[in-house]
Amino acid sequence: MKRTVNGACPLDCPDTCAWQIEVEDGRAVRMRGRKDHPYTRGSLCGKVNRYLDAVYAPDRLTAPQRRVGEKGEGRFQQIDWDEAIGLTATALQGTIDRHGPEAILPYYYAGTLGAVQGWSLGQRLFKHLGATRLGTTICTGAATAALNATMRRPVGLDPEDFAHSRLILIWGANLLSSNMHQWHFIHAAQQAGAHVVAIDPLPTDTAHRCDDHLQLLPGTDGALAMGLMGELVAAGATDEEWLAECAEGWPELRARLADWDAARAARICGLDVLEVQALANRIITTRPTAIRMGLGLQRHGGAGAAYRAIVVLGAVTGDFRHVGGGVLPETAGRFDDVTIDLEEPAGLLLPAARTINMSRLAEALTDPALDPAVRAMVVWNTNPAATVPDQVRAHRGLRRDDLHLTVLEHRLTDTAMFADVVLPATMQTEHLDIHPSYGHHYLTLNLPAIEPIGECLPNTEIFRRLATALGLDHPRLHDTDEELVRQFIDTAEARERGITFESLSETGYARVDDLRGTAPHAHGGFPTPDGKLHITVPSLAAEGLDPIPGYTPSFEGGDHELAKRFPLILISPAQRFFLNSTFADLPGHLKMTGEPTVFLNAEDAAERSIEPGDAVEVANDRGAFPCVAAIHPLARRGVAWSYKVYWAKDTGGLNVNATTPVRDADMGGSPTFHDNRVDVRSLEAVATSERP
Ligand SMILES: Nc1nc2c(c(=O)[nH]1)N[C@H]1C(S)=C(S)[C@@H](COP(=O)(O)OP(=O)(O)OC[C@H]3O[C@@H](n4cnc5c(=O)[nH]c(N)nc54)[C@H](O)[C@@H]3O)O[C@H]1N2
Ligand SMILES: Nc1nc2c(c(=O)[nH]1)N[C@H]1C(S)=C(S)[C@@H](COP(=O)(O)OP(=O)(O)OC[C@H]3O[C@@H](n4cnc5c(=O)[nH]c(N)nc54)[C@H](O)[C@@H]3O)O[C@H]1N2
Ligand SMILES: [Mo]
Repeated sequence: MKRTVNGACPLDCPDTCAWQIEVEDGRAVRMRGRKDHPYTRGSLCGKVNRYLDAVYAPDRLTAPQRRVGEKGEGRFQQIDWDEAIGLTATALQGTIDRHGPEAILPYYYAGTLGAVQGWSLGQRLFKHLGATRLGTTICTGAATAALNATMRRPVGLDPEDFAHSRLILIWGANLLSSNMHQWHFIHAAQQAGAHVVAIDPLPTDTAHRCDDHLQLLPGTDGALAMGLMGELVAAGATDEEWLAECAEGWPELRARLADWDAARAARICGLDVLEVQALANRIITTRPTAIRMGLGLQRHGGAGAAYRAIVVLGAVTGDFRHVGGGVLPETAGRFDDVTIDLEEPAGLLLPAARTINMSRLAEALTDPALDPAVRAMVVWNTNPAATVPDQVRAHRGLRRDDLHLTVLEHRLTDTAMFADVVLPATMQTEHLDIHPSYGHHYLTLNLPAIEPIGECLPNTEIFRRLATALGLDHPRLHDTDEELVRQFIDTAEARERGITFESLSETGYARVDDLRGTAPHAHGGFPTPDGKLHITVPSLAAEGLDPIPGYTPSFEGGDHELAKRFPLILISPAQRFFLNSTFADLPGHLKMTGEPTVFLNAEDAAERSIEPGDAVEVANDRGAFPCVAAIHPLARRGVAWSYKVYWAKDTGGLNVNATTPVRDADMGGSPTFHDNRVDVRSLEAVATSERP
C-alpha cells in the first residue's frame, strides 16, 4: 500500500520546510519538499534530502540501554522500558531526597523545533519538580535580549518581500548554508536589479554570490552600523518623520552619532574607508533597503550592542515604510498571537528555582562552589558534549561518578556516551508535532508517517512514563500529543483564521498573518506596549548596559595582549551538510562534508610552515583539536575558520569546542563561540616539540 504523508522538517533552521513522505508497505521510501509551499517551494536542502538515511541508519538506537562500562567508555547493555524508566525515576527521586530538587538539571535544546516533542511535557515535568531551570541561551541569547529590548519580540519585514528590495544587506549569515530558501527571494531581487551586499569576515559561498562583500574584522559590526548611521545623519538621509512617529529615544542616539563616520568605522572594522563610504551612499540613495540579520554576528562579546545598532540602522532610513524595506532578524514574534506556550500550563504548580545558563554547562558541572551541585541530569534534543563551549571541562563534568545522566536520543552521540541510561526516541517520521518557524510565517503540522523504529518512544511518552514512575498524576503531565497540538493553537486568533488540528491535518500548513506585500511597520506596529521601536532603552542601565546603541568591542577578538600568544581569531560557523552535530555520524553526510578542516589565510599558513593538507592542531589555553589545514585565497589575515560540529568521539575525542570560551556576551548570557583566539601548529611540529 502506498500513501503520502504531510510533515515538517524539525531541524533548528529558519526554513522549517513543509515536506511530504511517500510510504510503501509501512516504510518511508521517498521524501520531498512541498511544491505548493510558498517558502519551501518544492526543494529540501542537501542534508535533509537524506533524512531517511538518518531514520533507517544502522546506528539508530532502538532499545533502552544502561551503562555497564566506565563513564564515557560507551559500553551499554540493553534493558526494557520499565527498568530504564525505573532507573531514571529512582535517580531523580534519590537526588531530590538527598540534595533537593535543584540538584536536578534538565538539559534540552532545539534538536527539534516542534512545540510538542521539544517544548512541552519535559519542561512541565522538571519545572513541576522544582528542578533547576535552564537558561536557553546557546544560540540566540544576545540577539533575543537585544531584540526584546528594542521591539519586545522579534519581528521585521516579511522574508518573502525581499523580492521587492532594491538594496539587500546580508549581515552575518551564510544563507546558502543556513537559510537556503531565503536565497530564492534575494536572488529574485538581484535578477530585478537589486544590489546585494554581504557583511561577513569570511569569504562564504553566499558572499561570493553577492555584488559586494565587506569582509570586516570579527566582532566589529556595531562600529560599522554606527559609522553608517553617522554618515546618514551627516547627509540628512534619516527619516525624521518616521522616527518621531514610530521610535523612542532617537535624539539620544542622534547626538552620539556626531562622533561616528565612515572613517572611524573603517579603522575599527579593518575595512577601506571607501568601501564603507560606498555602502553608506547606497543606503542613502536606495529605497527600499532590506537587512537580513544572521546569528553569526552575535556570537561575540559585544553582540547585543551590535544587534541593537543594526536593527536601528535598518529603521532610521524610514525603510519600514516600504514593502521590502527594513530589517529581518527573525520571525518568531509572528506566532505569538496564534499559539500558546506549552511549557507552563495553567493549574500546574511550578515552584521557583534557580536558573543555570546552558552555555555555561562546563562550569556548572565542575564548579566546586555550586550549591547544590548538579547530581542528576536528563538531556533531550541536544548533544552538549559536542556543542557546548569549553569541551575539555564539559567532558570532565559529564564523566563525574556522582552525576546521574539520562539521555533521550536517536543515536549514541557524544553526550549519550557519558550516560547512565540511554532512552531511544522517535524521529520526525514517527511522531506527531506542530512547528512555528523563525524564518517565515507558516505554521506546519507534522503527521507521523511510519511506526516507531524498534522500541523507540516519543519524548512526550517518555516524560509521561517518568511522571507516572515519580507518582505524579496531574493531567497536564499526561496530555496526549494530539491534546498538546490542540492546546498549542487554542487561541482566538487561530480560530479566526480557521487554523485547527483538523484544518492542518488537511492542508499541512497555514499562514499566520496577512502581512505579505504590506509594510507592517510603516506606522510602528511593533510588539512593544506603545507599538514603537525602542532605540534608547533606559531600563538597560540597571543591568550595567548602555541605554543608547553603540559599539562594544569583542573580548578575545579585540584583546591585543592575547593576540600575541594566539594570533588567529577562529570562527566556527554552520556546516552545510550537518545541522550542528546532527547528521555528523552518517557516512553520506560526512562524505559531502569532508574531514574536520581549519581554513587559513596563505600568509598565516606560510608563517607557520603549514601546507594545505597538513595535519594540524588548533589550540589555545582551553584545549586543542586535531584537523587538516586548508588555505583559502580570500581568507582574511588573522581570521581562520572551522565548521561546527563534528562528533568529538569520531575526531580524536575533542572537536572545535575544545577551544571555545565559556564567557557571556554583553546581553542575554549568550555564548561567544566566534570570539575565540587560537593558534595553529602542524602536528609534526607538535610531536617534535613534545619529544623529551
Ligand atoms: N546547514 C546548516 N544550517 C543551519 C545550521 C547548521 O549547523 N547547518 N545551524 C542552524 C542554527 S542552530 C543556527 S543558529 C543558524 C545559524 O546560522 P547563521 O545565522 O548563518 O550563523 P553562523 O553559521 O554562526 O554564522 C553565519 C555567518 O556569520 C559570520 N560571522 C561570524 N562572526 C561574525 C561577525 O563578527 N560579524 C559578521 N558580520 N559576521 C560574522 C560567519 O562567518 C558566518 O558566515 O543556522 C541554522 N541552519
Ligand atoms: N563551535 C560552535 N559551537 C556551536 C555553535 C557555533 O556556532 N560554533 N552553534 C551553537 C548553536 S547556534 C546551537 S543552536 C547549538 C546546538 O547544539 P545542539 O542542541 O547540541 O544541537 P545538535 O548537535 O543538532 O543536537 C541535537 C540532538 O537532538 C537529537 N534530537 C533531535 N530530535 C529529537 C527528538 O525528537 N527526540 C530526542 N530525544 N532527541 C532528538 C538529535 O539526534 C541530536 O543529537 O550548538 C552551538 N554550538
Ligand atoms: Mo543555533
